[in-house]
Amino acid sequence: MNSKLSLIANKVYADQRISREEAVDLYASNDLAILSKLATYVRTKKAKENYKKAVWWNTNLHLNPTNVCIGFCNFCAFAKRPNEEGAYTMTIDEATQKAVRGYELGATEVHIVGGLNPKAALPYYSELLGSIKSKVPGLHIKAFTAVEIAFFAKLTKKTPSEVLAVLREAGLDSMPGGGAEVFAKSVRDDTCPDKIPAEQWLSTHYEAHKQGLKTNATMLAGIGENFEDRIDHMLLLREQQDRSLALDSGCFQTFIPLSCHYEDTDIADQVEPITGIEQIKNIAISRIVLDNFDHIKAYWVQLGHKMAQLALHFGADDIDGTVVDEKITNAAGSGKKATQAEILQNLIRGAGFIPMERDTLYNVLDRKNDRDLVLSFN
Ligand code: V47
Repeated sequence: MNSKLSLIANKVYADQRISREEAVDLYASNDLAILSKLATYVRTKKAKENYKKAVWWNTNLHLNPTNVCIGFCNFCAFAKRPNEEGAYTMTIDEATQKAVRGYELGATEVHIVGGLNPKAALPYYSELLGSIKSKVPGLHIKAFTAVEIAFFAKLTKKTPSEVLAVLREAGLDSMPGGGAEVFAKSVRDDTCPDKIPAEQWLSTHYEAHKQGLKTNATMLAGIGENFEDRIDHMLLLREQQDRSLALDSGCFQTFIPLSCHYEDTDIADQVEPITGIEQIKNIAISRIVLDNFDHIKAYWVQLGHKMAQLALHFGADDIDGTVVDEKITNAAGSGKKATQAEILQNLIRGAGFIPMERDTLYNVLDRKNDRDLVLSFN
């Protein structure tokens, strides 16, 4: 191990935070063995007693009620212009039926996000959430990126906080981590100029946390960012999480390092595709830097089953879920439809860990007796 790495290792083992420069040094190193050791140290330290070897998964479906989007992101293959071929907006009944069907098949969570569509904004989603909750009150609704919340706020002339309050009243239970992409202004300007800037993304999550919601955070790697941009992204999240944890209400639960897929995107010819080594580094380095996040997710939809398995030895303790009906990464060529619960569990066991089914808030689910029996954990 070189001397820089051994200084970093000493800090991690002494439970000290590493600096920006040290985190960048971790990216520059190809010593994957030390990354695995350090990330696994942090992962194990953060896991609750009796759950040190647990890997979390859930039974979930994705629901994208509309792909119509007035924003432009050069990495997105999912969005369509209002009159473009393939543009769709589900009726409330159609979207509700998909959620109900998912619940009947065992889902405990529906992950709802969509394009920025003026015709499917706050009134539409308030009705949809109410409709889903009236039919399947037990289905957890994890919905809306901060970008969508800001869009609804602009259209209705409400504050993001007021929009969140309306949606919570309608049935919103938590928020996913999308829309973060890479916080650096230069990267946002090049790739997703219509998206809210970093400060607004972070402040919207802070508002959600103030209202008691748990949320996630993502970073989309492979869109032309450099190592410093990735570390700065993580450091902004770490600072925000410090502020949010001080509230003692809501906070970030999970960080999800995403990897760009390029098929049918405008970015395809402009960047070097992200490599497997970088995917593993994103998992490990985020686990080390984000010492105030409880969970790191290896999103199998983007990593593939085998890389997700490997990521469990680099600090990830969550593999997402069955993910029925994923459309965003599939539009960009992932070719990864749903994975059966049994296969997910075998992947986790095959990597040497213990599969633990969770609900969205990381309560342990035991299906032996009852589909929804929650063993107290949180
Ligand atoms: O924000 C868009 C990304 C995100 C592409 O919170 C792409 O539990 C790859 O946020 N290639 C949405 N990625 C997905 C997301 C998510 C997924 C799973 C779990 C959770 C969670 C959140 O997908 C977008 C964007 O960053 N994305 N286009 C693409 N071509």
